[in-house]
Amino acid sequence: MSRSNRTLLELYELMMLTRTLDEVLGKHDGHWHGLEGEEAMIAGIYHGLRKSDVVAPHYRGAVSAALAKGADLRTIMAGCLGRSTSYHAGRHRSDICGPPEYGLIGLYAGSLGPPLGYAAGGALASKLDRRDDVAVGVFGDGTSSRGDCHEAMNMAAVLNLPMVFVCQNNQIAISTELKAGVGGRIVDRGPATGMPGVRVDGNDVLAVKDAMDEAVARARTGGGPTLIECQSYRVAGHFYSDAEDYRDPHEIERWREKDPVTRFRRLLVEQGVETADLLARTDARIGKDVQGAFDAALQDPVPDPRGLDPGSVYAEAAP
Ligand SMILES: Cc1ncc(C[n+]2csc(CCOP(=O)(O)OP(=O)(O)O)c2C)c(N)n1
Repeated sequence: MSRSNRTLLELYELMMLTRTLDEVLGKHDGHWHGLEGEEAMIAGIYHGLRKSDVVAPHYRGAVSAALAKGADLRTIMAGCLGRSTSYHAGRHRSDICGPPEYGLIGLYAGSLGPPLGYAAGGALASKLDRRDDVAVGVFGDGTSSRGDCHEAMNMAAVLNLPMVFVCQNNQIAISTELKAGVGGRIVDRGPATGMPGVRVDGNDVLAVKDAMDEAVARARTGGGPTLIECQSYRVAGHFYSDAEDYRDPHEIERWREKDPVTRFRRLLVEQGVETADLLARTDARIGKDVQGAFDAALQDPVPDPRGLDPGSVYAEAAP
């Protein structure tokens, strides 16, 4: 599919924003779950969705889902740092719980899988209301083995819901390799429930974007759900300070050479969409914006615990 230069540059910016945010937060907090190597999947999945579409993102990339739908960087950053100036006033973590007013379904209990069922509920609501909004449910390869994932896919197929399921397959779940945790091919679970299954190179942002656009258009026009499996690799550790003694460092290096951001940057320059100098300026601007949002949010107050739970014994004392 041929794309306008504007779309290509938006995709690049979303990839760079995703990477930069990750690096800034990972440097601050060793327990931040990084996403190096997965930027193409994340940008390709979330770019271009409507604010009114319902999205249950995979936790790795959930921040970018919120930003792609128009949420404010500074406010999201405050949530990632647990500040009271966040969309949730500090009640939930913005890294995994995006603002509902932007159609985001959060990983409120931290349990992987249930949000896929909630997203199917969002798709059902859209269908019953005769809207043409879609729901997008994103999950990792490890999460694909959860019952919630199978149930949501089956229900979406049976009810012909306007929904897109996307597997962000990075081939590992903490330290469990794909072959040790997943039976068969994830993509085949689409046809197994009666929906199309599409497999794409998750390091190619345009392949992901094309598959998403087709599936979203199909869902919006009553064609029902689709499963997309994006194949990539988790170059990042499970979290930044992960000792990673469970995998071969050479494998990580081999995949680092296929870095999706470098690959897309090269393509944009080769095709004359943008010069390397201008892309470097874009990178610098994004770096400044993200660092600025981080520095500012760090100064914000943390929430007063007495005001967080309206049902708590502290409620009366809360301001
Ligand atoms: C139901 C449930 N089981 C276990 C966990 C603990 N956990 C957190 S991240 C993670 C790995 C999930 O793997 P995958 O879905 O492949 O996503 P990835 O981390 O590779 O992006 C696990 C098991 C959880 N949060 N929820």
